[in-house]
Amino acid sequence: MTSFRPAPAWLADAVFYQIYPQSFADSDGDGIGDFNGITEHLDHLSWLGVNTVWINPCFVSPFRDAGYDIADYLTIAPRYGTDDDLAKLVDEAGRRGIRVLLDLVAGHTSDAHPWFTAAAHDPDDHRYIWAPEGRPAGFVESPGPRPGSYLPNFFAFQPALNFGYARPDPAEPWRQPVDAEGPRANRRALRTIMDHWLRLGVAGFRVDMASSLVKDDPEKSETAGIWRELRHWLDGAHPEVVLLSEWGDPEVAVPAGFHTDFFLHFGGPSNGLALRSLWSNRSGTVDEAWDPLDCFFDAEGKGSPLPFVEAWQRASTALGSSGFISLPTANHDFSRLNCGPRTAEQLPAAFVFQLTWPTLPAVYYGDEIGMRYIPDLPDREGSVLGPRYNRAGSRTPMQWDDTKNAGFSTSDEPYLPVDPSPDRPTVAAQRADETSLLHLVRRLVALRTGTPELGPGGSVEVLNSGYPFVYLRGGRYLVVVNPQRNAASCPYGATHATRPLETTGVRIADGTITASGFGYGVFDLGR
Ligand code: TEU
Repeated sequence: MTSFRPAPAWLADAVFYQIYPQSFADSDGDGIGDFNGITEHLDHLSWLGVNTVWINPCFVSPFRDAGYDIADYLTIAPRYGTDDDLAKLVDEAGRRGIRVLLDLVAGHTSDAHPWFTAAAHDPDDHRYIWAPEGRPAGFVESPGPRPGSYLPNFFAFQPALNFGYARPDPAEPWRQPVDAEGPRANRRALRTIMDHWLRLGVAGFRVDMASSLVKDDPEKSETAGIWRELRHWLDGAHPEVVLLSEWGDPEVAVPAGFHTDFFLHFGGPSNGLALRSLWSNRSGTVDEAWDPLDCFFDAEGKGSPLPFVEAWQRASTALGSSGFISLPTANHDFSRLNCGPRTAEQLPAAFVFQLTWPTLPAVYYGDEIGMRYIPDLPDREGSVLGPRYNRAGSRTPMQWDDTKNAGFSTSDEPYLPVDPSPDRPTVAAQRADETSLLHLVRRLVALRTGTPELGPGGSVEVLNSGYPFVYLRGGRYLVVVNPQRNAASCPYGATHATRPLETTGVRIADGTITASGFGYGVFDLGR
């Protein structure tokens, strides 16, 4: 396999921060967040210490899937501002040492994209996957004069771009080879789109459904071939930028050319259990079919960190130093940290874990103040996928302060309702309180970025894989996490002096580590 240029040096120290632009900060009072709103809050992100922001799709779209249905890849959606506003955001962020990644929706467009309109009129157009007649399983009837049906990628209004099939079949003419004309045009288009935004100064892309490109590709080898080609091009043309995949299987995504992959909530050999065994589910309800394992971040202490540790170990060993695993607190598709059976009291331990584990951490906006997942919201821009899968609850407006709409917007109709509870957390209140979650996250981010042993390259040795979860980073930093309500203890043989760097409720004495309920600690054992 041809090798890639090593990841740019800045990536190993990245602490990602995800901004769902609809909900972050509305500068013009229309109820929807925008670029200038983000720019106005860059000082806050800089204070927090995060250094790489990724923004969900912000391009022209009918917004039936929150912008993941793109109608023009090269034009900013007017609701967010202009090219100049984005350039200003990137520039102002850069001055503060913050890089900006955009979202590349590579596998599908909106059915309102002119490419699709053209395809729906022309039987010789192969940008999309069309069956000339009838409706094979999973296909959607043609909306235009062109007969037959097309293959969607997610919602029916998101037709899959044609990158070909790993196993072409002339008897089923829509199963084209990956080097047919349509797939070649789409590969060129990806390069054009990336190049366009990279010229504006963005530092790379989070790539949506990165594994979805080539169809019927069980080993993902053909899909990987496309990304490898793009990575080689980037290595030469834009060596300082990174690709962060929504693939959910770093062992496959990194050799395919991604610098890092979200160790996410789906995909991979365990159907996402690896991470969900720690803290995530889809809707804030415990769905036995989806989450058959008890979560380690369960206040009643029924779970175990082992499924995560083992899956992480496998992926990490496979990767070596070829790329990174990225661990998000949550995202716009899944429940927030503060959700359902979990309680706010567990959040400090959760952040201690995330920010000291050997990964590239990604903080989902608002998780750093413990914003709640709000159940049962009505659909907004395709957020409700089923009775037990409502993404709106994780997409509510950022809570800045105690003014109208928590400081998100002056509009009477914010994008989604603001958390209605009277004691909702806000940035202003937590900045004023040094004992707050926000201050803890800030100190942990600083500790993390200032301590190479805590980064993705430092070693990890698990000393106790239960409650409390105990591990040693770089042979020097001892981490203790007890996300359950009850106290827990475990034997601890070493006799080093331990200097606490960050701790609540952890005692190390007489050969035992004792952690109070929801206790946590990071200790320096010295050299
Ligand atoms: O999501 C892809 C995706 O498949 C999951 O996040 C999905 O929600 C999960 O697997 C549950 O089955 C991406 C975006 O993150 C999402 O917001 C978009 O709706 C989707 O792609 C389509 O672009």
